[in-house]
Amino acid sequence: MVDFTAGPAPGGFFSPLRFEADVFDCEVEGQVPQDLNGAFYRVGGEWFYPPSYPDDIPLSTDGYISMFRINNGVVDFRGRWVKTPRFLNNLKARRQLYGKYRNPYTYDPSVQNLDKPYLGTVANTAPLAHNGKLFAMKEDAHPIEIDPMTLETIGAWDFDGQYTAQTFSAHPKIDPVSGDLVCYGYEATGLCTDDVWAYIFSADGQLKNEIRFKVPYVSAIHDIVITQEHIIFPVFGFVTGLDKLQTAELHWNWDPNMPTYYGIVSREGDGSDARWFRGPSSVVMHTINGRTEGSKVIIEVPSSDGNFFPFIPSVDGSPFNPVEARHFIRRLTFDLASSSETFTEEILDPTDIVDLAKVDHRYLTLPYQYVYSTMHDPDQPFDEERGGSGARAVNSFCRYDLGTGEWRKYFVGDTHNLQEVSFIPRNADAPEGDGYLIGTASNYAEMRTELLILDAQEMDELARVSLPFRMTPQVHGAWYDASELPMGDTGYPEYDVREQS
Ligand code: V55
Ligand code: FE
Repeated sequence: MVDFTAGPAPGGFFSPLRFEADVFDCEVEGQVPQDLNGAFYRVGGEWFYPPSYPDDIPLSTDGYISMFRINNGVVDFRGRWVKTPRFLNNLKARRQLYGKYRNPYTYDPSVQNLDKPYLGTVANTAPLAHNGKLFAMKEDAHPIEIDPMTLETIGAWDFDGQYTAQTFSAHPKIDPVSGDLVCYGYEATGLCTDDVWAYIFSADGQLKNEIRFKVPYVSAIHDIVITQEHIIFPVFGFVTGLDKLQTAELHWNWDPNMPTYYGIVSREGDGSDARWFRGPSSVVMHTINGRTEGSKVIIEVPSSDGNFFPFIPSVDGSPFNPVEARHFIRRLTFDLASSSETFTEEILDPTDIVDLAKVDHRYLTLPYQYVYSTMHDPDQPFDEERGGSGARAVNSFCRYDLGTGEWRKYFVGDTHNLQEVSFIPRNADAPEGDGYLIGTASNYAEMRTELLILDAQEMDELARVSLPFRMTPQVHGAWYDASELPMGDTGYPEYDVREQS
């Protein structure tokens, strides 16, 4: 028997769906651009079975991958659970066998595997296409390969044995110049270990370099920055330890007294050149872009001064602080020629955004002009009755011009809440910023999920695709062109049905 009433699964828009879905030929308002041929893949999660601990957190939910397959101006939708060992073990047992967020000490003894914590992964964070393969990722395990068309799970991928860390972050980077994949795992040799192992693979999947180093303290290295020469690893006050896990706590606590460190390694080195720079407490969950210019490494990040996950408790019991949780676009400059461990940090604009900021991917590691994000625009109305996600609803997509400081915004509606935006270049040769923005919205008034496609320069809506239901929340999404993955057609197969004679 399945009973969600004990929590923490929220009711309303995000109450668990529990089904897999196919919607052939979706409802569309407006015109889907005819030149789009690809798929918008989304990875997120929800609990298929209620969690064993009612205070478990959304980062523990079972992974779900979905796609909006777009071609010839029409859209087909498909959604599937990511069939991790954990998901399948639960189905077999018809109950929740696992426990708290990334804490195997809280799992049922039959599935505990303390020395293989990655077997408890949920693959609920982000999609990635590399070398013709699609993956769903979670930072505590290897990526899970997914069939790009059927979305059925193929299984864990270790790059033909070339990837030996136990973990793989959900934010690897693809260098648009070389096509190389820069990826890494933290806690690389087991639960709470201080090892970070990074790998560089060529576009066709051959290992080019391996980098190993240790962190000043074990923290969530959720995302990195790459430049043409360096990789930058943020370490900040999400703290862990086996003692915490053994007393059935979550994998992370927020410690406002820990400094932020940035580790910088050469992409060509072995990790022994790691330089650590140190600054005040902050949370650097996601990054935007960066460059190496002479001896300087310059990065932009959407960081906050304090914890922005209200569900991650602080070590000292201090309450969640929404002011410190605001994200600003900041530029950090590190000077490798200086022996100092300090760096400079500048807030580029006082407007706060959601920390999910993107660039035109072709400009990763290179000088660039535009940052795309989602935000709460306080100048827009909010429907208290039907809005559903609080007065700070994420109501706008935005584009920030790093050169001029100009903002452009698109307001989605007073009953909606937006998820992460992605940029799609109009074609391979289009100038930076010429293309489309794509992302989903939760329509609280009609309880359905919508996909929005905008012109990325005018920031006006070209098409709105409506699902006839509310879809599992997304963590990250990515657009892949049909040339990058064998995605075929999601049209229904031929059916062989007996007719009346
Ligand atoms: C994040 C998300 C995760 C996770 C750790 O967005 C960090 C940040 C959805 O899972 O496990
Ligand atoms: Fe992320």
